[in-house]
Amino acid sequence: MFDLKGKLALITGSSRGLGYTFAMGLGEAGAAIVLNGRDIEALEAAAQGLEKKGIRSYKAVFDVNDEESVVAEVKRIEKDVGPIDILINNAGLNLRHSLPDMPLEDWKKVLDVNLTGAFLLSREVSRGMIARKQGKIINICSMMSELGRPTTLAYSAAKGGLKMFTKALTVELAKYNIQVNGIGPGYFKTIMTKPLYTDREFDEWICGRTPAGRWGDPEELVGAAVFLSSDASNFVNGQIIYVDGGILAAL
Ligand code: GCO
Repeated sequence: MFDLKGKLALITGSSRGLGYTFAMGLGEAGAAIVLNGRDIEALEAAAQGLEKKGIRSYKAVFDVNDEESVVAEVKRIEKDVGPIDILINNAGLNLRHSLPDMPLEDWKKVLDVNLTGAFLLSREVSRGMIARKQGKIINICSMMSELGRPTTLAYSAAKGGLKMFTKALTVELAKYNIQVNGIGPGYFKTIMTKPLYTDREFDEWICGRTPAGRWGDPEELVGAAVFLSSDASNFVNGQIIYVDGGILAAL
C-alpha cells in the first residue's frame, strides 16, 4: 500500500534541506526521483547521495518561478524520463524582515518561490496527470500556514496562501483521481533554520513552545510524504498534515 515502486516523483528544491530528505525517503520507498534546483553542482552531489542508496534519479535544472523553463522542463521530463506520478512542491524561501524594513523585492521573492512556483509546477504537471487520470500533488506548507511570528510576514502570507491553494486545487483535480494534499512542518533543523537553531535564546523558546520539547529531525517528515505519495492516501483530498511536535495544538 505504501510501495512507490515504478513511480516517478518530481521534487522541487531537492538538492538540499527538506527536499533532499523527501527525495531520499520516496526513493527508499521505491520511487525514481527527478531532482530539481538551480545549481547543477548541488544537484549532482544530491544525485550521488541517492545513487549510494541505489535510488535512480534524474536532474532538472530550473527556477520554479521561470514560467518558460517550467513549461519546457516538465515537457522534457515527461518525454525523456516518463510520466510524473508525484509532484512535491517543496522549493521554499524565507527572507525575514519586520514590516517597516520589508523591501518590496523580498516580499515578492518569498511569494514567488513559495506560492507562484507551486502554481506553475502544478499547472504544468497536472496536464499529464489529468490525461492519465492519476496523480499525487503534495505542497510543502508550514505551521506558518496557520501562525506567524515577527519577521515572517511574507513567509506566513505565502504559506497560508499555499494551504488555500492546496484546498482550491483539490476541488478542481479530485475528479481526475489526482489527490492534492499538504505537509506542514513545524520547526526542523535545516539550512533554512540554521540562523534560528544556532541562536540559544530562540532554540530555548522553540523547545519550550513545542509540546514535544524539541526540534524535528527532517527524517520525521518522510512518513507523511510516503503516505501522501502512495495508494494508501487515494481517498485523502485537500488535507494538510502538520508534523510539528504539537506546536499548533498549544497556546
Ligand atoms: C521562521 C522559520 C519558520 C520555519 C518553518 C516552520 O523564521 O520562523 O523560517 O518559518 O522555517 O517553515 O514551519
